[in-house]
Amino acid sequence: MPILHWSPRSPYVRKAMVALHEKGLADKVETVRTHADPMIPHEGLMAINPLSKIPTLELEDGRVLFDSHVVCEWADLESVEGPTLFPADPGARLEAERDEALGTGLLDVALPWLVELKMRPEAQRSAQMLEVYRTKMNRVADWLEGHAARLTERPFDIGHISVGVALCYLDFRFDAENWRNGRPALARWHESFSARRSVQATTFRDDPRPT
Ligand SMILES: N[C@@H](CCC(=O)N[C@@H](CS)C(=O)NCC(=O)O)C(=O)O
Repeated sequence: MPILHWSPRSPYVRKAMVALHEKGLADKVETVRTHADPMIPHEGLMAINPLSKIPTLELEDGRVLFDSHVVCEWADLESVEGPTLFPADPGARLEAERDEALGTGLLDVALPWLVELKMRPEAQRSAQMLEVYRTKMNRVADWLEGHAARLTERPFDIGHISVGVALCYLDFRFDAENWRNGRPALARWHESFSARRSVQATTFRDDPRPT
């Protein structure tokens, strides 16, 4: 069975897991809890992924796939079940991948924001960077509010997974930022996203860190 290096708190892993559920592959991949800490490179993980990041997928034929985009593309190629995550039509594919980039881009803002807030000693925190992260988060959410109609009307694809999971991550770690405030169309779309079985089966959870 393929092995997915996994964590219940990683949004990039959740994106991959939602894709695996959508494609009917969740029980055909073994998940292994791997602690990928940005402050401590993981020697074992780096032996197969020099970036020391999850999700990383080890296939039975010895190939190793990363990052979340590639794992999701593998899921789409591996199974005809469920929605086509990467549309064959070039225009539809560009739109799906653009939204995928926006979702992971939002995560690329949220994660260093969390590191700055929770892992850096207070005296070393940069008020300027904290403001930059908040500004970008709000600008992405505003952009998405303007595009909520497109998300609602077009067939489900990798863009929906990426954006939907990123907003779930804001709920998990940045609840106080209240991204729904003033963004009713995006909030409505996200409610329907959150009702999907794949999303409900993959909720975030804080588990103990290794000592
Ligand atoms: N672009 C990557 C990002 C993956 C990523 O940053 N994962 C985090 C976990 S949420 C990680 O492994 N961090 C460890 C590190 O940065 O060293 C993807 O889409 O998979």
